[in-house]
Amino acid sequence: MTKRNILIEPDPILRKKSDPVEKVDKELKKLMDDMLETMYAAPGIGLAAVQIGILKRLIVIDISKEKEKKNPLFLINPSITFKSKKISTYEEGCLSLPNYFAEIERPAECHIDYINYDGKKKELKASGLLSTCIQHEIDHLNGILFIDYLSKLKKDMIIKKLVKYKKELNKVVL
Ligand code: K1U
Ligand code: ZN
Repeated sequence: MTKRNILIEPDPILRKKSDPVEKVDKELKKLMDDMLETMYAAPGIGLAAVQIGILKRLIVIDISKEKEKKNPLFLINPSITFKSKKISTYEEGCLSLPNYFAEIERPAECHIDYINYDGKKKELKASGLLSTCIQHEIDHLNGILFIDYLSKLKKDMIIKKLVKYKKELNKVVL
């Protein structure tokens, strides 16, 4: 498994819509394994392929706690089939927006259809953090970041600070 670089906003790739996966083969499984390693190393509880620069509708999630057994979920071509009217609020983070967190409102429950690691069609009913995380990651597949739900003032301020942060990172690397 290989740890990949995570793209940081502002980056035009993060704003693109990802394409459906055509087939689940060895190459795709290697990509999913790399995504999982990248997510665990970050550390994070979710990662969409676009965050490592790959425009495929592919997500990995693991919301298990530090001391619990790992419980990775691989979602290929996920599609939301139900969103509850009930709303929940969660303080979200994003590996492409390092050090920023914001309270975001989303439907409390969602149901999805997806294809799993073995290429099988599946359904999932999610609530709580899993539901929030799935919706956050599916937003990534559509080029949406949680800052898009904030006021223009807050969003612009965060992007301005991230531009500065990325300049500093480049200085360190060079
Ligand atoms: O998509 C991403 O950038 C990953 C993001 C997922 C997410 C977090 C919270 C709400 C919705 C979606 C993260 O994993 S941010 C890091 C994080 O939440 C975390 C990191 C270590 C331990 C526990 C949580
Ligand atoms: Zn994110």
